Amino acid sequence: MSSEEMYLLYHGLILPKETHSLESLKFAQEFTFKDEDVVAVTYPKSGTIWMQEILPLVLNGGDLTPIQTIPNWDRVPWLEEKRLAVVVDQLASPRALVTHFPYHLMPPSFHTSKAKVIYVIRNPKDVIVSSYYFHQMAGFLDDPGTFDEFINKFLEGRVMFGKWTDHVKGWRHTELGDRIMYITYEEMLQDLPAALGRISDFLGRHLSEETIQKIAQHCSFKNMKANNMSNFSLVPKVHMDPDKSPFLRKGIAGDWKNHFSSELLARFTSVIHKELGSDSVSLPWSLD
Ligand code: PPS
Repeated sequence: MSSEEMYLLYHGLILPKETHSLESLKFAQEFTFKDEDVVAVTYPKSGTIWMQEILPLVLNGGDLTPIQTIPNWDRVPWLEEKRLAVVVDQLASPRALVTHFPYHLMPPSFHTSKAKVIYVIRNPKDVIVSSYYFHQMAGFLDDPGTFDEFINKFLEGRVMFGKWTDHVKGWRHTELGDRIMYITYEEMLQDLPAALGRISDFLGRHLSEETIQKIAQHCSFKNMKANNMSNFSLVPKVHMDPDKSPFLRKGIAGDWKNHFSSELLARFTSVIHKELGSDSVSLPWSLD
C-alpha cells in the first residue's frame, strides 16, 4: 500500500487512515468537553494505553469492571479516532479520554471547559524504539526501514503526529494553569503507587493506600499484558501482529541502549537539544 493510501494529512500531520478519517477529525473539533472530563495527552508510544488502564481505576475507586469488560479503545477512547463517535454516548461519567493531538489542535470547547489534563512524557529515545517495533507489527503503518532510516524520519517529523519536540514544547507552554499535570513514563515505572497517588490527588480522588496498591497491581506491565481487554489481542492479526512484535513489548526504560550506536546517539541528541532549546533543562532525564 502506498503512503497516500495509508495516511491522511491533517494540518501538516500524517495520521493513519485505519483509525482516523476526516469525519473523525471533524467530530473531534466539534466535540463538547465537560468540566469533569479528564484527558491524558501523549506523543505516541509514551504511555497512552497505560493511562487507559489507570484513569478508569482511579476515577472509580479501584472498581475493576471497566478494565475487565471494555476494550481499552472504547473504555478511554482517543479524541481524534473513529471509535469516539461510536462510543461517546456510552461513556461513564466522569469521562476519560486520551489524545495524541498537539495543543494547538485541541478543539475550542476544550479551552473553555475546566477538563483536566495529564500529560505523559517519555524519554524520546525509548519512544522511537517502541515506535520502530510498532511500525513492524501494525499492518496499517508504513515499513519503518532500518533503525537508522527511521531515526531520520522521526527527527524530521515524517511520522504520525509529527515531531516529538513540537509536541512536548506545545504542551509545556499552555494557558491551562492548574488544569494540567505532567508526569513521566519513567516516574510511573520507578514507583507506580507514588505516581498513582499524585494522579488521584490531582483528580480530587484522594484514594486510600490500599486502593492505590490494588490499582498498581492491576496496571502492572505483566497484568496488562495478560488482560485481553488491554493487550490488543482482540484486534485481527492483519492489523496488529503480535508475532512480529507484541504491543506490550518490553515496558522498560533504557531499551534505547540496545539500539543506538554512538554515532546515532550523537546525531539524535544534537537535533533534540537544538530544537528544545531552553526547554531541555526542565526534562527529567538526560538526553545524552
Ligand atoms: S500508542 O500506540 O501511542 O497508544 O502506544 P502507547 O500506549 O503510548 O505506548 C506503548 C508503550 O507503553 C508500554 N506500556 C507499559 N510500560 C510499562 N508498564 C505498563 N503497564 C505499560 N503499558 C504499556 C508498552 O509496552 C510500549 O512500550 P515498549 O517500550 O514498546 O514496550
